[in-house]
Amino acid sequence: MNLEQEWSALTKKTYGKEIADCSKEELYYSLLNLTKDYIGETAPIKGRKKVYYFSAEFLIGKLMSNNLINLGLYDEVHDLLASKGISLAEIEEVEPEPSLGNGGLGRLAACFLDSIASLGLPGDGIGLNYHFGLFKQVFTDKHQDAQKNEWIEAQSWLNKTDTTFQIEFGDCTVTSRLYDIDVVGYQNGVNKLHLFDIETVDESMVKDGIRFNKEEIAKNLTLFLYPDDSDEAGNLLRIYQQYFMVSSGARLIIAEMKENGYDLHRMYDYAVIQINDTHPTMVIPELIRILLMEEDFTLSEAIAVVSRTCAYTNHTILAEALEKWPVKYLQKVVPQLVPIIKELDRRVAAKYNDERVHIIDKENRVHMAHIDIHYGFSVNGVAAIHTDILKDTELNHFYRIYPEKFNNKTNGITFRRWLLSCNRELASLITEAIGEGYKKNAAELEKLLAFADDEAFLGRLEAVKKQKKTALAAYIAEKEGVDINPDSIFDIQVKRLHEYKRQQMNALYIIHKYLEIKAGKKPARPLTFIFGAKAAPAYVIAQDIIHLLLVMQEIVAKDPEVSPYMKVVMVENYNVSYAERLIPACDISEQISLASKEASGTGNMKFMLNGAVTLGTSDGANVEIHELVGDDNIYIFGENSEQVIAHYAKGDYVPMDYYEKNPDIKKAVDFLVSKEALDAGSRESLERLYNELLNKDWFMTLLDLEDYIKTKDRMFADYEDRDSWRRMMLVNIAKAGFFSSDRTIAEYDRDIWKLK
Ligand code: 26Q
Repeated sequence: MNLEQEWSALTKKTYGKEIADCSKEELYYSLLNLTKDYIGETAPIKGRKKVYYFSAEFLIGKLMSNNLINLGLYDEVHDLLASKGISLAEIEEVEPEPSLGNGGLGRLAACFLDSIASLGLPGDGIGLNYHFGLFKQVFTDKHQDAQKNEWIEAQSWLNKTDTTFQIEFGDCTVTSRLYDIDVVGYQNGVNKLHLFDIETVDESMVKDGIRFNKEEIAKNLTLFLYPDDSDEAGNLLRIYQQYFMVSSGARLIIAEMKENGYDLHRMYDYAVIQINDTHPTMVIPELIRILLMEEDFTLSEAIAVVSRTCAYTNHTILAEALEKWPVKYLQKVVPQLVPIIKELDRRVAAKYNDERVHIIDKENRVHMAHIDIHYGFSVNGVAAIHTDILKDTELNHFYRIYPEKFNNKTNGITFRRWLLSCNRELASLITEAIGEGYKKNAAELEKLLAFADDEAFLGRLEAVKKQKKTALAAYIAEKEGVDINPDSIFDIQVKRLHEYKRQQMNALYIIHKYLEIKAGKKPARPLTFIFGAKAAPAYVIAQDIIHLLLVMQEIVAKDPEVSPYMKVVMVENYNVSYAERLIPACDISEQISLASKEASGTGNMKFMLNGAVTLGTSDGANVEIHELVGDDNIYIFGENSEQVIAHYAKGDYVPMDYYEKNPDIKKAVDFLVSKEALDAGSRESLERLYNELLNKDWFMTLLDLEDYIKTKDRMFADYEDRDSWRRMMLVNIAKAGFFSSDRTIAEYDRDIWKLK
């Protein structure tokens, strides 16, 4: 039977209907089951050694398109439906998006799983099956509201397995049940994403919004994903979650080793555990404990074997984001690990008389990253500048002890999702120009440089961008009720809301532009500023920044003098699916973090690949984008990481100086507490933000604002030279090959995992 016959047999059997007569839901669920059948017929990836990617987050997004592309079925399904007048895109709307991640770190894990399978490497993800994932964002009265985000349905990509484990905590025992999601490689075999859940979870515990009783672990353990580290309350629950994940994962690995008849004393020959930031760090003491208590290892043997099996990736240098758990908390949740952790600390302290590298500090807090660095064999950062900062400053004491453990792995993104799936128009234009080779070997995108002076090709590139902008405008009109002009410049900043990412600096630019237009200085072409960002519910200043953006959206929209020339739109509930619509439509990619603070960024790579030009600081992977495209194809501004680090060291940054020195900056900041702003927004929020900027401004917004305004204005002017702009778009796409996660994963394998 061919695909059409199989599908129609399925719809007839399930719904008693032909394909053409099915509802969107019926088509989606039958296609889901059909696709799962195809996956079932695809060979699992096998090999002597396997990587287990441990992560508290896997921000996988919707899976239908990606799976169809990787199975080589997308065109067939698309054309079959089109021949019946049905749109595949509309059917995919039925799929709920699992939000099992906060942002970059979780999305990276998802891109990595795709690349591991696509390179044919044996590798599984280990994580948690959060029932509501990250909260759903709703705007009420220009403020963010957090609501629960359901995604698990009776029929879904999740497969319930028979694997269960008993997981013991200090005060209770729960049953862990394994659910699997198949990870299909591009023209390759299948790996698994293993998500653990408790049997006894009780969704009805969730009251209004996302409030629930944090005490009853056996009912609430896997209800929610923590909305980043700004949520002080509920830290205990976070530890329960982490231990549940790593203990289940450790038991799964040991079970697989035994099934294969492998010698646990040589575990490192068959398994490598990649620890995605410190959230899964307890896997180290937990594995040591299991080998010691249940497998007849001596303590030193267990430590040696585990240390050769585990590798750690650092994703942040923000001190406040480094996990430090009070021993008292661990004593309550996982008392069985405390003696192990104390012994690990004792061994370190016996060797190094330097408290900065000890595991337990004077205040009796356990520094999770220190466990990883001492008792793992590899420590990597996620972009060149980030790894250098780790070596030179943040982790310098460790680098001096273990220089050989430190290595860089610049992040990447899967081109299957971030080009082939989200921008089919661009992908087919590229294929027409340079063939299919780039789909397997992203470096081949460089062949596009041959078209840098080809007017016809550049015209078509511009036409694709226009098409994606028009499609986004229609979507935003429908979802947000805001009309934007596809002929305007689309300037987009989408990422988690955090002060270091400096959405507030972009907001101050918008205020500046608004005031200029009011004063009669009109831009050459209308400007559209688009934002998308969720803020951790407990992160007050981040909430204030969202409020400011929504206030500006309203003020601009209501002002007939200004609204023909500019628009501001903050989209609600920014997520992976929204990103897939926004990124292909972008002209200017905002990557404006304070230099030294953004470990890498991966949105910057997605925008570049889709022909946007970066406006950014010398931070994270922007530095490598800059090196690749050259000065002429990127707009870099602001102080560099050395200058910023020196300001922190000397404590010499005074925001008030910048406010007083530059009248434009003063006017923009004062606007926050002007009558106009206070009429539209909340005094409490806007005053708090105003005071924060003038008296603290920890992430140095005002430091770079002047250069930001100048550079952005220059960029808008340059946009009018359409020939040179189209050329910049082309160079950015052509040079994006380096940022394929296939390259990143090949490097992880070559330097760390050694699976082949
Ligand atoms: C910690 C403790 C308690 C609760 C939550 C957390 C927590 C949760 C999520 C801490 C950090 C995160 C997420 C971090 C993250 O997304 N980092 C980003 O990782 C990307 C992939 O490497 C980089 O590109 C980004 O630069 C980095 O910010």
